[in-house]
Amino acid sequence: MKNTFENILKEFFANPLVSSVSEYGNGHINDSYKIYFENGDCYLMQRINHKVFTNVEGMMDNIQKATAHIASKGKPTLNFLKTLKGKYFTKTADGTYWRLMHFEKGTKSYETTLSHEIAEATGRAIADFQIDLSDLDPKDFIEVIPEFHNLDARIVQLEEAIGDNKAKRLHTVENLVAYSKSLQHDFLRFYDEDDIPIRITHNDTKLNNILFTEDDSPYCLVDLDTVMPGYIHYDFGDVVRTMCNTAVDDEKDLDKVQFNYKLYQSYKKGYLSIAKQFLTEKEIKWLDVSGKLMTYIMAIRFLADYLNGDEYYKINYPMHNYDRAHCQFKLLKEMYQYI
Ligand code: GN1
Ligand code: MG
Repeated sequence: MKNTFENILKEFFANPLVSSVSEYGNGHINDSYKIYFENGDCYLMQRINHKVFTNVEGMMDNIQKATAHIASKGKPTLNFLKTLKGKYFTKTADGTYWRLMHFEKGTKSYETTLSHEIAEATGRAIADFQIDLSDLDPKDFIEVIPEFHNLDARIVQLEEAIGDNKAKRLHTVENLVAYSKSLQHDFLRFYDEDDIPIRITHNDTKLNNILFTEDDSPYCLVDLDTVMPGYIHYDFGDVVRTMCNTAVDDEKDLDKVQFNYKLYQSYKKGYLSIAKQFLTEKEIKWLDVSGKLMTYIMAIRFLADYLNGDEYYKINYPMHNYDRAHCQFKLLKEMYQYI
């Protein structure tokens, strides 16, 4: 394994001296590795899933625009290395894509939290990220994954998965399919609204994509693959989906999946303390719905992938997407009692 990594690193350094490589994180799409050099330097190397990110160059270009802009404001952000040929990624002979960034030492992230301080700080971190990019033109960013959070498109994807029933699993999830159909109109109303501004958003703000310093101040947002034009609700809502769930996203014991409304209030308070300077009234009006919207979108995406035979998300065991879908639908049910 060390050899393969050394060969890729030779695209970035004349003489890379690697001391250790270990798998890192639990992303559902890319593969990440933490690499130590003999001199103590530490990097994060990632194999980009190019079936999901079909335009790697365009994605890295978006990321570069965003990170350069944040850095120009004196704020911390991800720092990618260029190859010796001057690109932010490299493609190997076997057709895989790789990139390299500095590892943010002295930082940490959370899978779940019960802390109101962390919740408020997370709200401020999301608002800061959006404000920091608010003076860029969304037209200069490509849509990395077209219709990524477009509910209509996600519903069509689920309907196709149901129609195809490729993995012959439909009979195991009839209840989830019925529940998802009963709710879709609640959320489609959001897309019927006019005048909700398109901004530059992160689009994957699960709690563990927010780095904190050792003393729990927000440091920066990571996993910038899906930075592109979007609604602020996608970012606001994906935090709600992940942080205000009392369990992890593949929890099998659904009784453990509850919505932490008090934590939600702290998060919203932190977010609005900064975001109220730039949000429109209409954006604020839809904030409370956005947690449910993002949970609904993820629920039907996991369900569609389960029906398709696990083509998209990495799974650790055969029923993983089944558990993930159940978990999101349970969370959604809980959310309905509060927001
Ligand atoms: C995927 O790989 P990861 O975990 O950062 C997905 C997100 C989902 C998330 C669910 C490009 O992100 O949309 O919210 O899984 N990213 C893509 O945990 O599909
Ligand atoms: Mg991601």
